[in-house]
Amino acid sequence: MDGKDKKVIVAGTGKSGIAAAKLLLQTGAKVLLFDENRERNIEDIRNTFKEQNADNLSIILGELKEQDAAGADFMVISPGIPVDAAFTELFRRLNIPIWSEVELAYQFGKGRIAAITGTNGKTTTTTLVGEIMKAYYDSVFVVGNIGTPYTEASLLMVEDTVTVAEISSFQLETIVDFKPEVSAVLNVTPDHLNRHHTMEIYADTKQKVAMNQTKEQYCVLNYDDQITRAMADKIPAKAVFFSRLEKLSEGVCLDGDEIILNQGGISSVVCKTSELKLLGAHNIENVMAAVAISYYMKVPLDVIRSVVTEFRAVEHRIEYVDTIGEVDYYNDSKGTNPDAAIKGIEAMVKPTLLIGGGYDKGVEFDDWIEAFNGKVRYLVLIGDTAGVIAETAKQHGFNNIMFAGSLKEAVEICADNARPGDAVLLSPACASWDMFKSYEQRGELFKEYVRALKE
Ligand code: UMA
Repeated sequence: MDGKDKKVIVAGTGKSGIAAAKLLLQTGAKVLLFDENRERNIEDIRNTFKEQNADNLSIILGELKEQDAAGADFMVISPGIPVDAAFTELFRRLNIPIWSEVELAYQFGKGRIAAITGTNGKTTTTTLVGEIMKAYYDSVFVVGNIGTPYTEASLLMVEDTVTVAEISSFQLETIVDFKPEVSAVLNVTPDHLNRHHTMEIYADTKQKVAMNQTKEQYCVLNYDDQITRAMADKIPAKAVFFSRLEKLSEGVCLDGDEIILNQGGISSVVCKTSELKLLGAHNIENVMAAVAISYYMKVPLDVIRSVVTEFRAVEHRIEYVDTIGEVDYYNDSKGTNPDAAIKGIEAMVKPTLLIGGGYDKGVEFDDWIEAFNGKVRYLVLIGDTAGVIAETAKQHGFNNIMFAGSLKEAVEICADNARPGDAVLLSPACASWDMFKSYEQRGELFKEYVRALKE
């Protein structure tokens, strides 16, 4: 694709919007960057474009008028903007296509792609697949929802490049031609229902990762998850299953404590689960998915084996922070929905003081509270969902609840109430956006407040 003579509207001035606009300017397009937030500073935004041809850039904050959008070739939407946001109506009326930032990256990118989606485990699996690819291929980019916008890498790619992309449902809503060589849907459990409205729409959006694949290409699916298992019959690609619970004749599964790859009648041992440095059953699933994805991206099994057995946990995912006064502190800020946070609780082996609550995505907390399973001594609540969670906890007979006005206060309450031999876990079961910029910021601050307890 050529950007020359194209007029493009880019909506959102976060990481994705800025990266998309830079890519477009570098290819000669005229870009109108738009953000609904009037509080953004135009000069600050402009200053991030120093190396690009800023003559072709205009910026509008607040409201986009019909004459601004008219004549645009397409609009690139940031993932945080719902595709039914009021201003997008203008584009539908003017018949201007709306592209995901991922679609733009794909149109300008080169090489082969492994794309990973799912409710939980995306970041760990994407990071692990990225490490496996880097051990075998020369030009590898790890991009997407993981934090580096896909469009940042597009123009650096060559024919032999392998891109490993973590793709969220938000990014999949508006793909058009995006076609990975290997795709994966790790699992689908309730999340982002305020945005996607129903589980059915949410699952269908996840399934879009495979919609453009051919029957010669592969989609890795979780056999143990009813929703992803059913996708096998609905996608054009060949389904490859992984399962922690069932022995499969094709795909990746467990035999005792061995992870096995069965392919075309040949059974190969990948490694023992005891050789993994990652904790928890959910991580065995992530490793199995990564094995399948990497194998079908044509990486030899011995390379896969050596990387998976060396790989450690990613930041903010059940990350050990410190032990202070014989109390272990864990940062699971990436537990941004009940299902992810259940994995956090399940990984705890000591009595736990749990910090939860945050931005309200309209999900229910019953299963999370049920998963406390006698392990949680106190639940310390912060954020918008504090009240709803407290109500749900009480309905399930859990009454050891305290409220904190800030994350710092929550950490201090835990430190005051913990006994030697306890654990303190930040695993909020909610997104961070009510009090923080991101789950990363929430996790960083948690670690800072924990370390301050030592002073
Ligand atoms: N904005 C509007 N109108 C709206 C909403 C937002 O104009 O209705 C504007 C805001 O004023 C802001 C900009 O859009 O200036 C923000 O765009 P964004 O929310 O898409 O944020 P980015 O910085 O571009 O980050 C996005 C992803 N964010 C979201 O999906 C919410 C990041 O995923 C991703 O790492 C990044 O692109 C690079 O690809 C974060 C995330 O929380 C980690 N993802 C969700 C998750 O993992 O659960 C899906």
